[in-house]
Amino acid sequence: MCNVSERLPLLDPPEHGCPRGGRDFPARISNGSFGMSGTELATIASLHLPITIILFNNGSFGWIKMLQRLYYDKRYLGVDFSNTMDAVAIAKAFGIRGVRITDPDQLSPVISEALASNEPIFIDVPTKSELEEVPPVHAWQEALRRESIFTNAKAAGHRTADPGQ
Ligand SMILES: Cc1ncc(C[n+]2csc(CCOP(=O)(O)OP(=O)(O)O)c2C)c(N)n1
Repeated sequence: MCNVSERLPLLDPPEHGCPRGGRDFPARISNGSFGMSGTELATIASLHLPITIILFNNGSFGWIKMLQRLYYDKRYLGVDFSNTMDAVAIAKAFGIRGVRITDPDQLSPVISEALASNEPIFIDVPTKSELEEVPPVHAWQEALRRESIFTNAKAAGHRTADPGQ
């Protein structure tokens, strides 16, 4: 775990004797993080570090979007990215092999092959957004629970104040 922008820059300083993130296990980044520090691929390419990078690409600032959904009445602002970005092409432009996963069954063999190889590999994995898959954040789950109580009460014709407010 680290700050959004730091996932690539903090990867695998071998001299520190840290677990070799990206070599012994894949390094995971998200598209917002990639947008902030994706140019660090240049370092990985120039040092030819054998790092496996998995981009979980939900096309949004998912965390922020969920906050806007729960606490700003679904008024989304500045959280959705264009779906036209080709992250694999970006990796290739830096000289790094890129693979896009189009079928979940591809994921395991592609990761195994990448970890066994001696070169950097960038794997783009399109995913659903948090709005469909809610992470186990207690406050979010509580807010969603309150929201459904409110919706159900309204549907049943009860007059009730929005408990989320
Ligand atoms: C440097 C920095 N800028 C802004 C933020 C605020 N922030 C927290 S989560 C988030 C969205 C992250 O989006 P993404 O990396 O795509 O991950 P997702 O939430 O979609 O899994 C942002 C902008 C931050 N944590 N750090």
